[in-house]
Amino acid sequence: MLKHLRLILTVATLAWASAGGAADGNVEAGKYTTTQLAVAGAVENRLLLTVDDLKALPSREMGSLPIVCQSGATTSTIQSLKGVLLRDVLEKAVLVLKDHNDAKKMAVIATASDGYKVVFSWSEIFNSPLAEGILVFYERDGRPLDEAEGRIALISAKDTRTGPRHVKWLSGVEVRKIVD
Ligand SMILES: Nc1nc2c(c(=O)[nH]1)N[C@H]1C(S)=C(S)[C@@H](COP(=O)(O)O)O[C@H]1N2
Ligand SMILES: [Mo]
Repeated sequence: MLKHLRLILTVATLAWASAGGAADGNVEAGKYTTTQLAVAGAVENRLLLTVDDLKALPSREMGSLPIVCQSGATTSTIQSLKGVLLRDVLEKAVLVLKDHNDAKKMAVIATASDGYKVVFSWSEIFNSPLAEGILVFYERDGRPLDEAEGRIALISAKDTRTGPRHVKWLSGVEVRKIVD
């Protein structure tokens, strides 16, 4: 009986692996697609926002933007973008700030469904020239984001190199006080 179970499990595992279930670097279309953005951590209101929810917030548009990798290579170019400022999303969630100086100790972690993560500081999002370029976006070149990065993504358009904080398949934003 146990032998049979083992055999069945082995066969099932092999079938799963050959069907592409294993992490073989082969990105199937739509595998990472995100349709909701979770806002959590040190916030008064946890949020789960759909594209329609994001569209209900004040929208921002941006023009042509080259995506430049950390290495310096330009990997692609975005013609136009539409979305909402990360600041406006966080203002809807309301950060938990108990002490006057808490804001300066906050980090905001943006996570994608493939495990990619980037970090922002409160100061960048709320008190710097970068702020106006930190966009949660849902439209590119006049269309909804496709499975290569959508349906929800994020970019920090005013970064020196725009690739690293171009978060495809954005799934979560977490606010965390990282120092006492
Ligand atoms: N979710 C997710 N986003 C990501 C990455 C990733 O691996 N996963 N790679 C980043 C890197 S290193 C770069 S250079 C840009 C490339 O963006 P592009 O494919 O639109 O040119 O995406 C960034 N965003
Ligand atoms: Mo990159």
